[in-house]
Amino acid sequence: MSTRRNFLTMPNLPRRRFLRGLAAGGVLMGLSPWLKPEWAHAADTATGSAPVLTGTEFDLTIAETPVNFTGTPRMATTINGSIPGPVLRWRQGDTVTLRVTNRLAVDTSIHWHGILLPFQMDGVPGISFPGIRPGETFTYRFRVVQSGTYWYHSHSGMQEQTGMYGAVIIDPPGKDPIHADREYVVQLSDWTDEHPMRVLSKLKMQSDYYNFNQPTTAEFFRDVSQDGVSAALAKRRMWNQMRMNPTDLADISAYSYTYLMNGVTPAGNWTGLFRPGEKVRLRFINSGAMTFFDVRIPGLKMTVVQADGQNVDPVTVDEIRLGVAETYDVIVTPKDDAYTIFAQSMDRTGHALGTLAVRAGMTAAVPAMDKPEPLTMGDMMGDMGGGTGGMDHSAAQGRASAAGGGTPGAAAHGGMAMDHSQHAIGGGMAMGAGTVRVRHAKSEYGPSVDMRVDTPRTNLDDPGIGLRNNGRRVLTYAELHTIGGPLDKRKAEREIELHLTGNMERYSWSFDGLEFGRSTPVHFRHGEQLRVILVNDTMMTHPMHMHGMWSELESPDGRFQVRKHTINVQPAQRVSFLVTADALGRWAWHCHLLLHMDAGMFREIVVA
Ligand SMILES: [Cu+2]
Repeated sequence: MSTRRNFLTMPNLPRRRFLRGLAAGGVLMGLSPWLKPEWAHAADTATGSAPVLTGTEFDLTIAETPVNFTGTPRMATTINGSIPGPVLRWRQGDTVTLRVTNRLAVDTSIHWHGILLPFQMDGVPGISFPGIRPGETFTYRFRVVQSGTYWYHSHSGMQEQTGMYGAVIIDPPGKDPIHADREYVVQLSDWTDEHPMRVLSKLKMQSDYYNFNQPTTAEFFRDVSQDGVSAALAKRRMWNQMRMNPTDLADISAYSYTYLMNGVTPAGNWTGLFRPGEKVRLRFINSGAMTFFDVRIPGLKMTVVQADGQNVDPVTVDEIRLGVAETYDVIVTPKDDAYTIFAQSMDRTGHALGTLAVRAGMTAAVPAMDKPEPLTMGDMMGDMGGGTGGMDHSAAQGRASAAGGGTPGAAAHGGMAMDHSQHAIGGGMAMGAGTVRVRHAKSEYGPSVDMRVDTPRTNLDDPGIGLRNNGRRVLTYAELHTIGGPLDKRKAEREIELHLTGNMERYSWSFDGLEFGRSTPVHFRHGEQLRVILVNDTMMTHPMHMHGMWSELESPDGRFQVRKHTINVQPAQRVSFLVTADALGRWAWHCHLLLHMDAGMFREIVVA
């Protein structure tokens, strides 16, 4: 597939090192003071147990402090000297004041992710406010109108990637309807010793730089034995013609990343204690810059009770995929002495892990990582007549267009069923029963777009690549129902359709083929009820985050499903959600993969 890979000299790093990290985590130990480099005289960064700050007044200081996750000392961007930053515990109804002081040499900012507030408090430089200059203190003040598990992070440069994130827990007024005997924040993230800008420039030069899951000759011969020579050749030719790579599951892998749980490497083994029989609430937060985590606790069922801070009808599962920026609260009832919390990266190159145990120092068996699963034609083409899952490699002819490549029809050898009505759409939406046709904006026909999907799939019951048919009960969006239904019972007055687009060769990302710098703001009329339709014309899953307002996801037949701040849109998928445009001002709307946002998948919304 990607022949460019062969021209590179593969760095020969000891794999165990980058998979496990240092046991000591972020603490620089054993260095005599005079052996420490100049920058390391500052206090070391604390990891593993972020301090919990409560009340209504908070002082947060942003600074560079030293860490060592891999054996190589590095500087991190921290909040009050810890990774993650302090857990901020608020109460719904309170007005909170947060004084954020910048001790960096560059501008900084804090964005309160998923929190409804006046736009001037939202913390996005260039949109909400100018940013916080070096030496300056910015005071955020707003009334807390919601409850649940959220998080906060820098919206400046690459600071989020270098450690600047923390959890927000908001207690409801009165008694929390979710009962638990104890609770832990489990904040997942990805750390790289490389400078994030260097990572980005490598991806610009070669978008699969960190992808070591390339299809092998052995896989080709396996295809031959399963499907015959001509089909195997056709499959390979098809991917080549589309200039795509079926293993493009993550832009950055464990080759560069060390995955952290509460700021602790796998070797450091973050541990949460319990007494057998207790109900333990785990507040999972994906604060990774670029990593989707698939989380499970072998031996324990997880009952999902909250998604993105909003209570949902409980659903009991074995495994949850957390898109970047999503949060899920689960209840577990551990009985044995120890359990592993296992969070493997979607591309299966590494994992974060920790332990639930009755005593500190215990461990439980760590499962083997799953094999990476290649993307299917369904992931590329969308709806292929089969309805769900896109596991069908056939029937692709004429149903997707790949700019610059031939039609993928060489692989077609199966049914072309166009008419399937299991996802009949009602309610006057611009969709007939059966296949959803899309309209590509004119701006999608340009060098910023290397792929367009004509018949996206709309089903929400697909757990996504790597989680299909793995024998475990995996949560899907189809199972999430926010308690109490939608906030606004009105029907949508207007529809806005935007496509998630990209060009992998250039590592550019955009809405409708327009990177942020070439785009103009999207206008919402104040008070209107909107239907937003996103169609993913790329081969990657994008966790889409609209600031300031809720995104109320709809089922394929247009019924309210779940209220979220971040919605994963899978490859070749079409999702729709309702937005009540009740928040005046200027808001950011972007993919939460940090480098996708930086490379252009970002729009401004103006509510006026
Ligand atoms: Cu993205």
